Parts: sequence; structure tokens; C-alpha cells
Amino acid sequence: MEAKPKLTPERAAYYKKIDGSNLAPLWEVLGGLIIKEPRSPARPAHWRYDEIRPFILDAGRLITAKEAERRVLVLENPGLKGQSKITNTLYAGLQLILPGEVAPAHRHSQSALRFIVEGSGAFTAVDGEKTIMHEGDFVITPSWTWHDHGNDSDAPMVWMDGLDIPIVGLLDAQFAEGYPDERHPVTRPAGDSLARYGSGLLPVGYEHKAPTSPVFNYPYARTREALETMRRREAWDPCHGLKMRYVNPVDGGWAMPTIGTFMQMLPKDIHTSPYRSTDGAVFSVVEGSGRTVVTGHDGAETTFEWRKRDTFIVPSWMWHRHEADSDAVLFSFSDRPVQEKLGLWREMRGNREAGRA
Ligand code: 1HN
Repeated sequence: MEAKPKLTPERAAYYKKIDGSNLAPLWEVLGGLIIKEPRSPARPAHWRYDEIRPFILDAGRLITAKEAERRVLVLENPGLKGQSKITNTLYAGLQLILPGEVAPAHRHSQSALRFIVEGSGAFTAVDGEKTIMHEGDFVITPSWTWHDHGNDSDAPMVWMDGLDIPIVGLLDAQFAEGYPDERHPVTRPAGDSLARYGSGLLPVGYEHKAPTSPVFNYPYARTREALETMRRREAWDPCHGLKMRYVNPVDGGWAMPTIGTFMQMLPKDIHTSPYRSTDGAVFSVVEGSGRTVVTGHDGAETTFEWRKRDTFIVPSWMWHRHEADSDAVLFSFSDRPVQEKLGLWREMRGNREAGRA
């Protein structure tokens, strides 16, 4: 876009005059509105779990899950402080639930995912079905479904929440309500959805109208086994290692309409090729250790030395590459389904110079 036009006294007076009629000159702002390529205000960021775990447990002494409604530390992107955003389009936080606690039932238009970071045995109940959660499980709370969480185990549980709050907010399309009781009644046996829809079978005549997968817990045990079996062919993608996306078994589409979710394996000693895409991604380290090098829009490189349970983010359109010191497994999520539906999603592979040519 061209440089901004000169501000003459005559123009300034004119801008002032039309401002009274709620009008503004496009030519003064066009260069900032239509830019050549994405320049996300989000910054690369890394949360080391061993550093923040004590803060999460502190919260457990300060406030109950019931009083907080959801006892969560928001993962705030340092470029988007105070906005409850981890990327420009997504929210993420780490939620703590202690033994014996209940996070009361409510529902909202925003879709949520849980990715279990530490502990096993707490449950989430979604529209009358309970699922016990284990480390590495990916659990969905679809838009407008009643959900409550509880911990009947004897250890604290921490999971990452990912929600499409900024997307729904942008559209001014949000509703929320509390359930009159602490817990929504359980009406279906545990494991029913996974058996019914997630076993490579579907009930005959089943018609699924909701935009979210009817499977709401994708257990890590199954995901891990799939990755372990596939890796034997050693068909690694140069940019991603072995990267799979979670699907809705009804139509093969994304598991959630607004958030794309992925699990990838990086074999020991891999150095991936640089990659960038228009969907900024949130990563949670499930296994292993390594590093991710992110190149900012200003050309500055940031290196994240990550290990199990860490969270880090790579903003939209920033080149990045991964290295693994041991076999590593990374969960990630982004707004890719939204971008794909709108025809906006783009990616670039290869080296930085070639990418720029
Ligand atoms: C929510 O409903 C949960 O249900 C967690 O666990 C985090 C952040 C903002 C709005 C709703 C939950 C949330 C949330």
C-alpha cells in the first residue's frame, strides 16, 4: 500500500468537520487496514510448567473451584495483555481441580476443549455423559452443552482449556447460563459416545446435525498407539514429523467447528524444515523435550526449550522449526477450521529465503 497522504491544514479541518457526522477518510488509515501479509499482535510465548505449577497450586489455596466457578490461570499472550487471549483468536488457560471439588454446571455459546496436562481421574460431564480424564486426553465441550467438572480422585488435576472466546466475541454472538443445580444429571453411561461413534462404526440411520464431533473424549492411549504404529514406516513430514488431526468421525471434518486440534510425534534428533501458516497455534508438550525456534515479523529469533507439560505458542505467519532431543509428542490447536471455511488459510514450507522469494 502507498504511504499515507500528507496532512495539510485544510485536510485536518475537513477531517474534524466530518468527524461530527461519524465519518472518517479511508485514505488516512488504508495502509494499516490492508497490509501485505499477516503481522499478528500476538508474540511467541512459552510457559514452563515447572515454573508455573506452584502458582497454579497457590490458586488452590486462595479460592475454591466453586467460588471461582472455574479456577483457571489465563495464559495471556504478552502482546495481548488484559484481553484474555493466547492468540488473537483463541483463549487458553490452565484449570486446577482438587480432590472432592466440583466446578458447577453451566453452558455457553463458546466451544471449549480440555487437554489434560497433569493427573488422572477427574471427570467432566457433557450433556449427561461423564468421562474420566487422563493425561494427554483431548476432551470437547461443544457449544451450548451443559458441563460440569469434578474430581473424585485423590490428586490435583490440571488441564488446559482452549476456547473460541475471541471469535464468538468478534461476532457478538455469545450467550451463557448457569444450571440451577451444581451438577447436571447423568443420563448416559460413561464411554457411550466413544463406543457409539468412535469405534469405526456408526449407528445405522444416525444423522448428526451438530457441527461438533459426537465423540467428546479422544483418549491419549488410543492416539499414542496410533502414532506408535504409524511411525514404523518412518514416513516423516519434513516440517511436522508425524502430524495427525482429530476428526469428526461422521464426516471426516474437524472435531470442532472453530478450533482445529492436532497431535504430532517428532522422533529423537529430528530438525524440521521451517514452516509457517496463517493459523497461530498453541502447543502443549505431552512427551519428550526439544526446542522450537520462532522467527518474529521483525526477523528476531526466539528459542523455546520445551519439555513435558510446557505450553508455547507460535503466532500466525511466523516461521518456525522444531528440534527433538528425545521422541516427543506435541498436542496443538488453532483457528484453522474457521480460516479454511472462509477460504483464508495459507501455509508456506521450506527455507526462509525461498519462502520470501
Ligand atoms: C469455561 O466454561 C471453562 O467449563 C473453563 O471449564 C474456562 C473460560 C472462559 C469462559 C468459560 C470450563 C472458561 C470457561
